[in-house]
Amino acid sequence: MTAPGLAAAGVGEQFRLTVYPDRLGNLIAADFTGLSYETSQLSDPTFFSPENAALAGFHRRLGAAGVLRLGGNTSEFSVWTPSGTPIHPLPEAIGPDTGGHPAPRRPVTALAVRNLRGFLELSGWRLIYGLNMGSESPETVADEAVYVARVMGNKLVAFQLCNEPDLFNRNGLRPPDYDYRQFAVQWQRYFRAVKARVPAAVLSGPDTAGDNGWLVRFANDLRHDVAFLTHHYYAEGPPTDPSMTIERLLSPSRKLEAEFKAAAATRKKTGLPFRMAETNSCYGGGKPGVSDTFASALWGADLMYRLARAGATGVNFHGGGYGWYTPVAGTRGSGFVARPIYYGMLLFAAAEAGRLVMAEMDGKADGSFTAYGMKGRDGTLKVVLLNKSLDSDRMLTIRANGAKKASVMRLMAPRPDDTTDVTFGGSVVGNDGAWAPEQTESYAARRGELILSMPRVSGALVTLSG
Ligand code: BDP
Repeated sequence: MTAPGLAAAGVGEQFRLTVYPDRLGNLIAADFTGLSYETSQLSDPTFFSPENAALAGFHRRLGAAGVLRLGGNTSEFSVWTPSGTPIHPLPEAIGPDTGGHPAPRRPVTALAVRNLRGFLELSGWRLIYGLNMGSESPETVADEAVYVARVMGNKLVAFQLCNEPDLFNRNGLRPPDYDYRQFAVQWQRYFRAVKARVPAAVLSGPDTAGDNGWLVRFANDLRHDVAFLTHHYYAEGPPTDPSMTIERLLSPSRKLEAEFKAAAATRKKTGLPFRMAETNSCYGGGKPGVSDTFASALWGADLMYRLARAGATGVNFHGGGYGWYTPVAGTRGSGFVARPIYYGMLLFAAAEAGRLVMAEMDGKADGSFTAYGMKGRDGTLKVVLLNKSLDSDRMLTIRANGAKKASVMRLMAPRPDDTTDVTFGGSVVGNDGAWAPEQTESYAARRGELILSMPRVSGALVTLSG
């Protein structure tokens, strides 16, 4: 069968992929997938609430287990106001903060925390909750932690005490000379305040923006105080820079390699797990024409598997509101829609990977054609293929331990910069997160080899059978 987008079999650069089902790689945790929202979204207590079943459906579709992380710049401007009443009128759904300035101070009420618990019951996910070390006292932060821990119970994965403290000296939260040393002392003060009131509290950190040096030092100094390490990664930015393009997003990133190196070094030294607690394509709220396009779906799926391969225990894609890079866009009033990047996460969810296995690509792909081998949670052998080239269609010969058949679901859109017409398995995601594949291609092996076409800028989930 010829895949969509290719005129005839045999067109395109040739590649070979060998899958080794017995060469086991990292486990992929059941709650690997995550989303991240601004804490100030809690200022509307109806947003993360049992009334918002549609949004919970979008979350659940990405995994029966998952991690919702509340943080972002606005976590440092959210004010614990337990008995406060919601602000009027309620804010529209809150998008990613664009940074570089103090955010409006917004209340977090006890009602919002209770509703959040109800929302998590619906989605089935658990929570990383960001506290406000930036502009609240240790005592207030501890008060909030007491209430959140009591309401969340086992829904709480961990607290984080702050968001991107390595940028505190730039957004008015600390003086310009604020450095790691001062931060570490303050972090411990907040840590002790929380632990004094919630002895069983689990902490994560440092949730740094970009300074790997802080991550490594934090891991060395405070490893006994956290259950896992967190860091952030934005592939591009700022959005005003004309060199921040789709092409660049889909190219190999040296910055990401540096992140992996730092994470591997800290893990080796401390044995602590590492989670990429906030990520997306372009900081500063994202870039139209890049962050909201189909290219971001391929980028996102690729990042998830690369993080898994690098040993991360999970990843949280930041978003909310109508932010350019948000995976789910919308409001309760107007309804929700899956943005292109959501489809990359959907591919990851549909693969239901339990463990990576070795898959070796030969050819001159230069990182523009990636392949990830995995065993599904039910033991099925699968491969995820991502042809990130903007101009090269590819033909791939797969050899996988005598696999005789393959079924293939495609991740596609008419153009790399398409913002609305993405499909996976021939289907779109409904306005409550429902999705079921309508198109699956079947292939039979010849002499132990499966031949598959991969059009430029497309992805595929290949399920192999004997
Ligand atoms: C991160 C912040 C988040 C922002 C994001 C961005 O934690 O609040 O929304 O950058 O700039 O640094 O898009």
